Amino acid sequence: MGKNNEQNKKDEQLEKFRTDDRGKKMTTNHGTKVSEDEFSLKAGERGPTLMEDFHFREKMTHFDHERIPERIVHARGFAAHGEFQVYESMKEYTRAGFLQDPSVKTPVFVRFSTVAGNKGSAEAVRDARGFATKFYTEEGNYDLVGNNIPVFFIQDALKFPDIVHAVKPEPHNEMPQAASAHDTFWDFVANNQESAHMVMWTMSDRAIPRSFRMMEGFGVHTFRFVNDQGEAHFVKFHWKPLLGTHSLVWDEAQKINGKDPDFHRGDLYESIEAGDYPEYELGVQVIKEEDEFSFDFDILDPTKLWPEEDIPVKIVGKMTLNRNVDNVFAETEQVAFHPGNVVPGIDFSNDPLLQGRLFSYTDTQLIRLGGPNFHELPINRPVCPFHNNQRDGYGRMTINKGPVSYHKNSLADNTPETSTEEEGGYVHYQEKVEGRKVRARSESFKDHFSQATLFWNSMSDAEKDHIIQAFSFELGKVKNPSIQQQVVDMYANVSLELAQGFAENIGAEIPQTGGSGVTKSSPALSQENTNKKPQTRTVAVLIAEGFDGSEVSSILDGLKGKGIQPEIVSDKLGTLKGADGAKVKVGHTFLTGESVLFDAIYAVGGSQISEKTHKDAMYFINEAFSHFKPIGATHHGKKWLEEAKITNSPGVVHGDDAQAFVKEFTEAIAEHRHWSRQLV
Ligand code: HDD
Repeated sequence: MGKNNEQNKKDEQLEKFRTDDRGKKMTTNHGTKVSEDEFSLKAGERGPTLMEDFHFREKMTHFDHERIPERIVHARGFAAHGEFQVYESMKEYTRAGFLQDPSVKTPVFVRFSTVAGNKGSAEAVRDARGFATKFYTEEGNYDLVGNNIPVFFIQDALKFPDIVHAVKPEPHNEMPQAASAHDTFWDFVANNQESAHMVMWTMSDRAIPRSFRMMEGFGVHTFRFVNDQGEAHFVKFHWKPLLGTHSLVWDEAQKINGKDPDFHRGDLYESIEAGDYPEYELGVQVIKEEDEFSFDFDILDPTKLWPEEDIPVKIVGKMTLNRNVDNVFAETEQVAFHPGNVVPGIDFSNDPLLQGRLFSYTDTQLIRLGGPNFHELPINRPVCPFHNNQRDGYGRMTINKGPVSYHKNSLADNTPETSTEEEGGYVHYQEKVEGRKVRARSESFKDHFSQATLFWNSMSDAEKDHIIQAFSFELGKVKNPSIQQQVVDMYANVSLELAQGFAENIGAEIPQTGGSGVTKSSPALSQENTNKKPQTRTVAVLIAEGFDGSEVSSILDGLKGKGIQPEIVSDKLGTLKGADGAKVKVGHTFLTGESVLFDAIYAVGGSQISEKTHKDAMYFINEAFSHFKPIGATHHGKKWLEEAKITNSPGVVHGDDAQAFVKEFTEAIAEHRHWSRQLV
């Protein structure tokens, strides 16, 4: 339970399943007290182990079965509990109960993930991120199973195994792990050009988020809202993080993966433990049924977004994540999401990717969680009553009383009984459908490049440069020159500037004509235009014995007052003394606290600096500078700036007045990165 949170209904339910083994007697799973847990039962001290040692057999059997299959995609994930509240009733559009009353707090469970990597892979990899939310509503569980990218690689679910096979490690040598920078992925891209738009996103900064707390979420598909009068609207869902959408830089991300492969989960876990609860606003874009064909893209095509400038995102509520899980396996690993878990008022569209997903998610849980009763696992149970005639299967926990397990019946007065629409029964939206049975792609799904160009046009210069560098990196790792050239030629259709930019870097033939002719841009797509806030940013304070005590402590207090988190870094752990006797406790050494693990650097120094500390501090500062991070300096720290020749660079702050320094440095930190910096 996060600090100051009341127990919600889901938490009360989970409480019944929690157990604390501390202070208890050890027993077998059958309750027999255990007298010895060091030595197996043997025939004589040096003799063979006996089969009748039931404690040994049980302990070992359980251990042998501790692992379950990891998710085929999104294996590496981390989750938290929280709550969702709507700002105002959405009655006009939907009858969904949890979207009606602003005073109602709906418990949620959110699992963030990478897509391609296995369960033990590093987190700051280039990839889409899963953003799956389970709302435990009074009308049943509603799952919004989205990503941090609003479009998808493919248009038809039949191709999902193909894209996943292509991006996963290659089967003949199982390399590379958690990376798309290899031949089969790019071969897929070049030969399945519907991927053009999403690949623009995965090559952009969006694919290396700074934090799960600083990325957007998207439902991707077009869904339907249906109101009490049975009227439907098409809808797309958005999560907007209040801290803004921010990213790492590629060199930094790669280093983080070595220094701290748990970087993203650590960041989420620590923020929640510290009471800095991550917050996301829920937004919806709504299109009237009669406007289905009013756009220059098909709204059923999952490779297309709805530009926010044309169809504004209406902010309708807020989600706060306020509690870490008690047990990662029981909750995060066993949670089972399904885009088909809907409540009355939320319905599907004919997006062929969504339609296929509706099959896949239950199917995968059957192999992953071992049978049809995974809905009984504590994390998956709805908080409202659930009754039907489904029975038996592996791991059944519910004890259904009575002889009746069929519908209709007279022995139980025909119960459990169905509900009318008015009583809350789910009635599918009665869309009129007719057509021939065909395996085909609609003509309206065939424009693969326009929105890829829209995305490119919307980027700032720095973002464009990062995209060119990402293509250059990924294709630089591709061994087959034909694949490299195919990708260059494909992206010439998106933007000649882009294709020429990376073709040159990878030694491919440089295209001379191209472009999709799209000149429009969508400023909402650029992270330059996101919220910029200093709160929760970490600052490495590089400090040594003999620092100026009173001023440093007033600056650190000033930064903390802005919600910034200074952490002391020095040559060894312990306590450091200032010139005036002030003391600070060291949190990290230069060995454990790399610059890549912090948002900003505050260089202080001191009167006693060894050659080694000097060298380490200079490395720290130069590396942070090359990652465009804010750098502040006072006292001796200013000499380090001079030595690095960065004193007058953008985002570098120094001064003698503590208050003015705090103000300026806070602004520099809020900016996140200083792209206008010239690197030498
Ligand atoms: Fe999926 C997991 C998101 C297309 C089949 N998917 C999974 C998770 C997320 C998404 C966030 C992890 C859930 C968790 O944390 O447990 N998937 C998406 C999005 C898609 C998408 C946003 C496109 C818009 N997925 C997609 C297709 C298929 C699947 C087209 C198959 C037809 N996805 C699965 C799966 C997974 C899964 C194999 C693996 C583990 C699981 O379901 O529970 O069934």
